[in-house]
Amino acid sequence: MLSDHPHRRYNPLADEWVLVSPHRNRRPWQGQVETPTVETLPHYDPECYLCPGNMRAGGVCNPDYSATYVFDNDFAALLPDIPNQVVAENELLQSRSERGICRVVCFSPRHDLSLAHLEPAAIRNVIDTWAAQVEDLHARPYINYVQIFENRGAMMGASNPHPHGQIWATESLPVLVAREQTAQAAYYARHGRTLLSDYLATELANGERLVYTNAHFVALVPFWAVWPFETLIISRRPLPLLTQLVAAERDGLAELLKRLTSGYNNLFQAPFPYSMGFHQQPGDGAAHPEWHLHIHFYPPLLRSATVRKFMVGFEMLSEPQRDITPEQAAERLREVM
Ligand code: H2U
Ligand code: ZN
Repeated sequence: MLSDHPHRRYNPLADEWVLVSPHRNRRPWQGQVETPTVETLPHYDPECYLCPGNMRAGGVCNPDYSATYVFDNDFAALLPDIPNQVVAENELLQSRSERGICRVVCFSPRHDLSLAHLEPAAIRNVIDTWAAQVEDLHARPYINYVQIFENRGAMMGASNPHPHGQIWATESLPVLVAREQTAQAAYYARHGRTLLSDYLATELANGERLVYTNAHFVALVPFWAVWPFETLIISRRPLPLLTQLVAAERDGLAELLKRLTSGYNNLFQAPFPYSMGFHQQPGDGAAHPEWHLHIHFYPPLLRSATVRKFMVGFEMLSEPQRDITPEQAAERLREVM
């Protein structure tokens, strides 16, 4: 069987391959499960730059917010008001100006909570906040893509445990999104259906990579996953943009996000780090029926709360590689959901 021997799997969404080495992982799972001391956080931290009422770098005070709170990043990587320049000195030295907006989204006034701990209604409120941001940012003529993401945990570079995410809105379509766009457009042109609706149908029929499903969304370990416990959340309805989710779908997504992040925390009995983010159609004013809204969760952990996967060596130089198969990862995740 293919899954017993080294093989490569194709990622049709990113148009790339991943090397899978299941034979390195045939031993039963006996890796020790470490239980690191979980730091208990206060509801409010006077030193936190995201807590209500506190002062941020640059001297602005956060309002006494009671649900979500969005502000322009004080150290924004992108700026809206810069001269429009394209410099192509020659074929090999090309650069262009990039306008954009960076924001920080606080999910809750409570310093000690995370998506896993928030009530579904509060997560629904975060989803509504994200959608309102997409609408606001797409309304600007120079914004063509809105990337919503969350870095969770110090291991992923989060600067603060206060529940928050970021939004970077750009003039250009970023490279990974552009790759997904090309793949989805080509698939839609060939089949008249979105790539992810056909993929979802395959996975629902097969079942072995499913992690959690509800009436509106499905979480699964993709066939081509690179990170050990990577998941992909796909909307059952093939819609291109977060703002198009109706109320019931937003509630469904809130419920799934709570389940998934709680399950992740259960996996190694510790707060589970990850980077997650939405992929959706560009805000270029065109219709994008090929786009199918989805969320990627990329957790770095491999076999315990303290052992992470490193993307180094062959992976840096040639292509990504994994040991534990996506099917094994999905089975373990189903057990802790
Ligand atoms: P991360 O935890 O994902 O790094 O997000 C925190 C962001 O908050 C980070 O991008 C910003 C940083 O620039 N920030 C402010 O905007 N104001 C501050 O006072 C501190 C941090
Ligand atoms: Zn805080």
